[in-house]
Amino acid sequence: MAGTPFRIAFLILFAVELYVMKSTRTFRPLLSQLEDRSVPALTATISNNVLCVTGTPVGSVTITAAAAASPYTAWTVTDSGDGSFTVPAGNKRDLKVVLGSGTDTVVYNQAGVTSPGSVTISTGNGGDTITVNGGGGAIQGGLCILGGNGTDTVTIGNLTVGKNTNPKNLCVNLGGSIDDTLTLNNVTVIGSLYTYYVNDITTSGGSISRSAVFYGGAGGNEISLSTPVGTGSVGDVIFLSYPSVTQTKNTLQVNSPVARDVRFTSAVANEFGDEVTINAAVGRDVAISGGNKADIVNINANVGRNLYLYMTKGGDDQITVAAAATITRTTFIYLGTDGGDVTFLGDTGSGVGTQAFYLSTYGSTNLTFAASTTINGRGTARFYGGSNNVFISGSTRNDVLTLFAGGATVVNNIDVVPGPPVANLVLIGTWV
Ligand SMILES: [Ca+2]
Ligand SMILES: [Ca+2]
Repeated sequence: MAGTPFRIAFLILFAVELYVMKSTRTFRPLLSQLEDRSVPALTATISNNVLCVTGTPVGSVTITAAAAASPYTAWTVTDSGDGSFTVPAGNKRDLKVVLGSGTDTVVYNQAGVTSPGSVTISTGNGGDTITVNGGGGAIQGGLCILGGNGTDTVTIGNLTVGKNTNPKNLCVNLGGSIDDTLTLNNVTVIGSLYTYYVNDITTSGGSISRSAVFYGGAGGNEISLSTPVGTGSVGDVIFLSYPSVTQTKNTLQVNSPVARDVRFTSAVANEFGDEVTINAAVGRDVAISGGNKADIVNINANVGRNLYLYMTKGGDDQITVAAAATITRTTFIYLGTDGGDVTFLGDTGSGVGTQAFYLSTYGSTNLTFAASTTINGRGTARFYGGSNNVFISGSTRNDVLTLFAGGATVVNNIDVVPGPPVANLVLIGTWV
């Protein structure tokens, strides 16, 4: 945040004074707390069948579920540093753990048990480590994990969240710090996955029956998704960048099928470009809204309807559609004044007379079609500025391909190998 030297000096003075005042005021209560060691660091209460564990643990916290008459679960909770901590007897439907700003370690063992209720683990500020071992069990009422400031590490394995007759969500919000991490191994979510401010996310195995929604953190985000998302025609992968500046790259890699859409929206301003890679089939659309730096998009698998790439905010963007990819309907690519490289090696279009490929660019752009390229319908590329190069080597086009060179100062080069298939190639403007 900007500020004058005078304002900064004043703020520092104010902060020091506040600290001295605070230290003086809290000195006595702190002493009396230290003298009284009989008060347990953690407390557990049951209210409305919700087991609440709160406080500041002395050591690490271990929670283990055991079967009980539905809709209850018998949870035991221990604090490794405080043998006197106990959980009262009583019916427990839901579990809530709320810890403070210390560096907390929580191990939650579902131990193969099915819990009809919900589990919430909130570890507050501090660099916290939370491990959830499902053991093949289920938390049917939903699982929510909350971390605050500090670098938090969350690992969840071999667990089912929700149930078929009542889908519930897995929510993870890890607050501040640029390196919060979430790892999901064989986690089945019958419902949706929501993450907030989790910077690094890796999933493998399991499934998500509805959507996976990622709200990015300010420190940039690296997401690798190797878990199928959606059922039938329902279920999207949605990434929304941190709304203002992101300080490192946003990376989304989709390695497992997605039932409906993949939608990626970059930040208002980035320090680095984004990178989106689609390695598995997407049922309907892929829509990517790039940032102001050079973004990289790699489409390596089939897209069931349209590919929309809105990359108009700047940066020398690098877009590749691999030979193995089919865009069933239309490929739309919009580049800004920094242009980019578009290498389209796959198939696009649904037949003669349809718009199969559309490119619009305002900066120097290289467009490449190779022998594997099929434009099944009309193709249009409009170059409004910069120096442009078009390379065509034996690509297939059912309809006409129109290359439009606009602007007064542009230099446009076209290179067609082998031999110009001019029958369905229309050049508008000046090409050399
Ligand atoms: Ca904490
Ligand atoms: Ca955090």
